[in-house]
Amino acid sequence: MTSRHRWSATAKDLFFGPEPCGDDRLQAHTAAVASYRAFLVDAHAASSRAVSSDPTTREFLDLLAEVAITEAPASARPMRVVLMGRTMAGKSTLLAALTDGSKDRIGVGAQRTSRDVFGAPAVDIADVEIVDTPGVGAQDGAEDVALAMAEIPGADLVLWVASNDSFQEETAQALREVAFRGKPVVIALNCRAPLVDDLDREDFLDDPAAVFDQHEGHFATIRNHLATAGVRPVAEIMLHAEAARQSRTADAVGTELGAASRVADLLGVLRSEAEARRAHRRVLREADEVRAQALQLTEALSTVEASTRASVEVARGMRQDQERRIARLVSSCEQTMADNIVRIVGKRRGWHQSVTDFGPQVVTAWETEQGDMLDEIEQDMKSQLSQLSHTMAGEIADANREWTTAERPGIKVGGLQDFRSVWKRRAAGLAVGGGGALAIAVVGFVYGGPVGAVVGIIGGLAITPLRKRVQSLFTSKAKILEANRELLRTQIGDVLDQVEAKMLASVRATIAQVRDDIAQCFARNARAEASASAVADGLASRRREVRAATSTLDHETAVCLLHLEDRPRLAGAVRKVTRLAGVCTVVEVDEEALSEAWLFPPASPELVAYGRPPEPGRQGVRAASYVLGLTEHVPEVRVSRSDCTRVTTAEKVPDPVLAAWSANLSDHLETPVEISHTSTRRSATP
Ligand SMILES: Nc1nc2c(ncn2[C@@H]2O[C@H](COP(=O)(O)OP(=O)(O)OP(=O)(O)O)[C@@H](O)[C@H]2O)c(=O)[nH]1
Ligand SMILES: [Mg+2]
Repeated sequence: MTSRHRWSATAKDLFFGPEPCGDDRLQAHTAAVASYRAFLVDAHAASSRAVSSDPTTREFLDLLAEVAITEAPASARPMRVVLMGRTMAGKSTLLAALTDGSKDRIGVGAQRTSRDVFGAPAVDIADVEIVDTPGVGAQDGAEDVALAMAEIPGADLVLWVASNDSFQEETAQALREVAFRGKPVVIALNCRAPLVDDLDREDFLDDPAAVFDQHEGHFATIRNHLATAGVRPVAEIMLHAEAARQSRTADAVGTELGAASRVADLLGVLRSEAEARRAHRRVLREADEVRAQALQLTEALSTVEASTRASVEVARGMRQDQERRIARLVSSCEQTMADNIVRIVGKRRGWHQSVTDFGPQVVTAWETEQGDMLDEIEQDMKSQLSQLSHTMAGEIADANREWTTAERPGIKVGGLQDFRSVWKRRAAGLAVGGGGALAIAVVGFVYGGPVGAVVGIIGGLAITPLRKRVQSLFTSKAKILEANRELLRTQIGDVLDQVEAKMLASVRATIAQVRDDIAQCFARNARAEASASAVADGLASRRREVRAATSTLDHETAVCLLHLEDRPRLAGAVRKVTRLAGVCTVVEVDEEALSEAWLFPPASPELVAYGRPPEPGRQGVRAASYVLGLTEHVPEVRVSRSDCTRVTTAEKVPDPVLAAWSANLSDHLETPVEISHTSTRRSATP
């Protein structure tokens, strides 16, 4: 927003009245950073305790152990200016010029030279460190690019060195990447002219301006690349790096070369950046350093949470599947046992027909028959139950295999947390790799679980008391049976009816007990699932707490930066702040402050967009006011439902930037917000 209006403090005061008295918020900010750090240390320890307390989640403890919430480095380090640019552009020459260093790092010939990072203090500006990096843009220079890019997070300013020869596409990619990291960029166009001998020097000093003529086009190209990431260079400077370096010789030509090299322009920019922004940079650096650790913690928390939930989901699905399968087996076993009892008893219904001698031996004969029958029933029940335990083991193993080898659904991308995880390609891999503990618990369950319960019941089948009862009943009727086969039939029929009823009741009781024991085993597993879910819920709420604490710190950072800009009124109107470090900060303010921020945007080292408070029940509708602050074009709201907000912009912004803005705004407004290009969204909008 900074460049949209050229405002004067007087105009602002005329519109909105004079500023109230401001505070020095630097100390408050340092205190906020310290208490945020202390909060993170506690949150980390509490999360580790919760994760280690549950057998399911314990295996994920390593993920949390990787996170370290450490003490802050000394904040009073010098301002760090990182030289970047294509190979042979003159970075090392400029380093030597600015730091009065040796020419050892400077290349000779057409080869890329610097392959490492090297920093030295600037000699003409206090408290500024100049850092030389390997050139980007060499054909096989991926490693060099990575080394150079790794310096960006610690940079306070990127000094992009370009030379006045052709522009390479590989360099453009690196330039866009630099821009996307959100650091302020100063462009130094090194206008090279030979300066090997006195003749060269004379030529150059004759008409130095000639060297700098006709190179404006280079700035335009670089500017366009930066603009794709919404970044504008802090300054564009032309210089002659080699002349600046040679000016370090303490003679008259040296002084002349120094003046002609225009290095003073660069020093002026660096000096004013150091003066104007040193405090801002320090505030951001302090906040960013601890925020990066918080981000690690949040990522670890969400990975453990996602992995735990995935495990619980598998375990629950598997358990319910097993419960269904086993219930079917038990019912069918019960039916078979009952059928077999009726069949075995039924075989004895005609026994009286075979009796020819109704003497006292009939009692012994029936006793034998009855004993055989009860043995047969007992045998059958035992064999049915052991077959049940066998098939149950098979079903449980099958379900186990099917559920643990099934493909897991991917993790949906929503807010910033997911956005970051996906960016790092970490969470998804771990979520799939996890999920072992509950599955292992279920495998163990086969041996100690429902099958074991059935095996226990087989041993305790209560046949013997029944055997005695039938015998005594029959003996008391012995004399009467002697008299009449018909009476024998009815009496035996009666006995058999009783045996059948008793045995069927016994089957029902046995199966009821089997069901009960199985239910207890499943309940044990359900409790394990619930306990793991509770740990996941705890991690989720801790993540929300970290988020709230981050929001509090971001609030303090935004307020502190506004005070540094002498904007206490706007600082007082700041409500909610959500920051995606290095990309953008979105700030909720009241309506009046929004007008003020819009008409008189405060300077900021980072892209800041101000917006309205959310409308109750329709959070997303306020997205447009923020998008307006992020872009130069007026955005268009295409969809504004409570669950989905889509805003389009004609601004030429690369997709990753739009994705980052969308993610940050989604987090800020706590509803999915999608910012897309006008052209692509217009046709796809429902
Ligand atoms: N004539 C002239 N030559 C220059 C100038 N700046 C750099 N050179 C020469 O260009 C070559 C490369 O310069 P360096 O400073 O090593 O370039 P660099 O950007 O550090 O290159 P890498 O380390 O490979 O990334 C050297 O031979 C320098 O002497 C300049 O302003 N004028
Ligand atoms: Mg170099």
